Amino acid sequence: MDLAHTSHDSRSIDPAAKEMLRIADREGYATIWERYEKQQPQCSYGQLGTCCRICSMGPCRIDPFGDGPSHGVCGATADTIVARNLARMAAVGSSSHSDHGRKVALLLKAVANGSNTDYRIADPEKLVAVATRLGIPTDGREPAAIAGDVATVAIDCFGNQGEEPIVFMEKYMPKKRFQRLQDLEDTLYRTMGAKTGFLPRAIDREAVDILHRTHFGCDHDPLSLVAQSVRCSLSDGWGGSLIATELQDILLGSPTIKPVKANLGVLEAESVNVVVHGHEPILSAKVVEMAQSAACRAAAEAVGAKRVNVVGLCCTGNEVLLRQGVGMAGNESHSELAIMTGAVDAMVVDVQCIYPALADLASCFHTRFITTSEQAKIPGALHIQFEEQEADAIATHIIKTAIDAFPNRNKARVYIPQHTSTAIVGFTVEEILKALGGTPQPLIDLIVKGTIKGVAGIVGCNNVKVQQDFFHRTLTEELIKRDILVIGTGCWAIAAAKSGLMDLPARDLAGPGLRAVCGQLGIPPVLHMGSCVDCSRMLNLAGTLADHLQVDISDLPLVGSAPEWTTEKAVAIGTYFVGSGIPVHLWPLPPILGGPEVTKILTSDAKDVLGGWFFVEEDPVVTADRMEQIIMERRAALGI
Ligand code: SF4
Ligand code: MSK
Repeated sequence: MDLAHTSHDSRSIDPAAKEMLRIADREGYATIWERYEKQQPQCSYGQLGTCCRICSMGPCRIDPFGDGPSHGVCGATADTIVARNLARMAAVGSSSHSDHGRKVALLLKAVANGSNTDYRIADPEKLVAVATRLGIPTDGREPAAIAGDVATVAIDCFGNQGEEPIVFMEKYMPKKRFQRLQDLEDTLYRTMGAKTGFLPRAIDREAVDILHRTHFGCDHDPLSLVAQSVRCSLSDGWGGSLIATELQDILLGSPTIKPVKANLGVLEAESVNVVVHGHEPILSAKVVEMAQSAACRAAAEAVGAKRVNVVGLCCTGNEVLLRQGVGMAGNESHSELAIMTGAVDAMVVDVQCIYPALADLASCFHTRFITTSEQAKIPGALHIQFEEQEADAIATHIIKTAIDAFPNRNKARVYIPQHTSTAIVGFTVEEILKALGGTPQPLIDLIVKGTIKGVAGIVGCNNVKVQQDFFHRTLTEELIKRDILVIGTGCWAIAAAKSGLMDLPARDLAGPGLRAVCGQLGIPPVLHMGSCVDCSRMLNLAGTLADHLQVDISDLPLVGSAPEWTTEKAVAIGTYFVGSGIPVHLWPLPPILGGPEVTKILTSDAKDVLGGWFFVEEDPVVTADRMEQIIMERRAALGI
């Protein structure tokens, strides 16, 4: 694959992006693509994972080809260095998702005890479902009392100091998977002679454990470091992310199946455009809600605008897309392009996946670039601190800031590429089961018959090393062609939505079995399950199928991919999929290849131990071949 992008067409397959990149070239706006070229050649040690700067005797680097030192100053090997770096990536990724979940749990507690009145229990049915799953009594109890107990259990998952596994995982993970992970603890104790667990004890503890064990002079054993990376990542998937998803549904409403529009064409030339970007819908859902208030509507009209048009980017965009039907401006690599339209009056960001370059770019336009979190401050931005207990007032203030910017818009510089696709979104586990008549049995029957061969979950970002959306789109098309149902989240989901793969006519691209199922159920062959934290919905679906069949997740014809991954959160997601028994494809290369033992553990040994493992592949068609092969092998093992 050509990494040195020389034209807009080699940078993205998205027609709207191509148009905007021509404008960028003409006007001289810097983009991720241009900065990437200036970074060439990138450091090979970093790409292989063999550089260490954990202590001040370093930085040390190991040349895996034997030219140069084979050990760091302290004696650390390439495998130790690679495993430590990987563990730290998993800890950061897990912490990002889980800290998001913590905020939602604390908000639910505040709503339950009445100290926050700007939010409410929007989905009492989901509240009862979550409480029942956790073993919390619900009969004859007020929603606030139930919510208080749910919040307490969730908060305890973060800070529990005992050795027992976190409650959310115990109650949500399918029984056979839970048992397997428990048994592994004994097996590893016997083989390694050291205590190594896979079941997380507390969400915060597992990340702190990694920070401790990767401190100078602690854990140097690649297997032990990888095992803790799996445990920490599982605390994200079956802990922090799961808590975020479940409790957001309670507080903001569970998503329902609905059509939406996706791509930069959702911006409106005559309206005040507010782009919400980041991950936490506690803010973005409020911005959407307050934009519809009479006061904001009147203020917009007073400056000559048609209305306030809130649109989304990245995962907070996915959250408001699923719940409130908000238009989706694009995925990660679209964030700069949105500002370049000249039609964005405010870009409001919370946390994660926000380029600091956006502040400089916004300053070339009238666009107010607004940061809202003390955890994501960006020089050059206007900071309006978001506080949950004053959510209505702060969201209104943010919208008024956008409205005030609207008259400064230079209409001559506005260019909105007229591209949008329709996407049917909102396929939560609950909505999928509802479509199937309330039970997973029809889906299982279709898989047993081979009408659908299996299910592929695709996640992750855009990455400048891959032509934007190319891998997402090609891999997805290849899989549905082979009668493999594709589900997914994050920036992949946005790529699929923009590509039209989530619209009903996309069923014509599917194989005969999947096409027929889509026709019968009135669904697309590619299902949007939400934001990055909503990868927990995919785990939950896998767990539902496994428990229904009384098998382990690793027995099911399921496979995962993160084909344009960028962030440490993607490392955590991939690792908790593997820890849950699902094989995961990755591209671009993860920074582990400089450690042969770590590479072997993750790509081979994990298969026997966990039932899930990683593989890397650059070509989307070959990737689809391998994913199909894994699915067929699992089908054969099940005797179907
Ligand atoms: Fe070098 Fe060891 Fe220090 Fe890492 S911990 S920088 S390998 S001396
Ligand atoms: S937003 S983690 S770039 S998917 Fe969740 Fe997209 Fe990846 Fe961020």
